[in-house]
Amino acid sequence: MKSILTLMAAVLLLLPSLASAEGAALVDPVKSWDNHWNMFLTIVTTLWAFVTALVIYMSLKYRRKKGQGDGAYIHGNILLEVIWTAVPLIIIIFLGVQSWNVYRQQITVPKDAYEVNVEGFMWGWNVTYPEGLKTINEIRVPVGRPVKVNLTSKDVLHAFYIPAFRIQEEAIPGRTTNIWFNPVQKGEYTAYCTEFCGSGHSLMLAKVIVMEKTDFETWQGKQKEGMVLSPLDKGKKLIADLGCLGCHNITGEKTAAPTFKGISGRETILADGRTVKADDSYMANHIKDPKSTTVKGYSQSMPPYNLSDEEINAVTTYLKTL
Ligand code: HEC
Ligand SMILES: [Cu+2]
Repeated sequence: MKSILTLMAAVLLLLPSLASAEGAALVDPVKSWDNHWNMFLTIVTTLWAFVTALVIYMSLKYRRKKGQGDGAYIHGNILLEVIWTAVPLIIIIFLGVQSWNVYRQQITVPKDAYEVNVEGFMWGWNVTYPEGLKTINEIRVPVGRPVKVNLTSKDVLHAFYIPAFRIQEEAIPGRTTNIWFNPVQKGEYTAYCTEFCGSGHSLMLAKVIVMEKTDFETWQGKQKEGMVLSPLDKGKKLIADLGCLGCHNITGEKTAAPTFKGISGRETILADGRTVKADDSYMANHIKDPKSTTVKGYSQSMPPYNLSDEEINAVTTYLKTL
């Protein structure tokens, strides 16, 4: 009996692995995951329905009726026991092998994948392309070519999740993890952070833009030419992209962070009682090292931003217009 079971298990283990051997055409992982999910759902729903139906049927048919004594004592039934051990065993081995196949597909990055580096930070995503280009909260990729995402984090744990491509992976400071997806259709998708990482967590959205190859190349060309934004526009974009507006506002309302409205040249009273004029160097300093000075009446909740001088200049140029 044991040897028969072992043999059956071996065959079951081998069959699917052979079917999906290396060199097979690239499958769409979205389809594999969906099929896998549907298969699980079908099997467990069928089992559930079968067991539930039996429970109901048996409890009606064999319920104790008036005037009946104890039931007969039945001991064991080898055939039944073998069946109810072997059938679930086969099902579980089958599901295990299928799971392994999908998992293996997801951890094996196709060789010709386009590679982008994505770094999570509080609160957004820095994207670096192999050609040296950079974007924030925007991942552009050509359609029809697998994409490998090398993930890391600048500060705390984040998690990178694109529901449309059924992928999710941890972004860990000091370590690089990776994940891949296959964008088979043009369009705009959304990437989320799915690991609570502080007050701006819900702002951590990135657009995944899948473009026609030629459009993608045109876009890259334009970016390279330096399609240079004026410092003012660049500053405006940085303030939006970096999530400053998750805490600050430009309308003058009173919130948990000082408003940006009229900030430049304002007399700021600090927690230590000093009064400073919010000039360029004060603002620059506060962005790079927010803990160095604290505005009176506010908590030290602002994270530091490691920006280049040029970026700082763009930000202060924009702040001065508010
Ligand atoms: C998590 C919320 C948060 C985010 C995000 C944030 N800040 Fe702040 N910021 C604060 C708080 C709170 C203060 C006041 C306390 C302090 O001085 O640290 C402040 C103070 C400031 C000040 C000094 C204001 C004054 O009136 O003197 C400047 C300038 C500033 N932030 C710029 C920025 C810029 C630029 C960004 C985006 C790159 C940003 N902040 C992102 C919370 C935030
Ligand atoms: Cu996050």
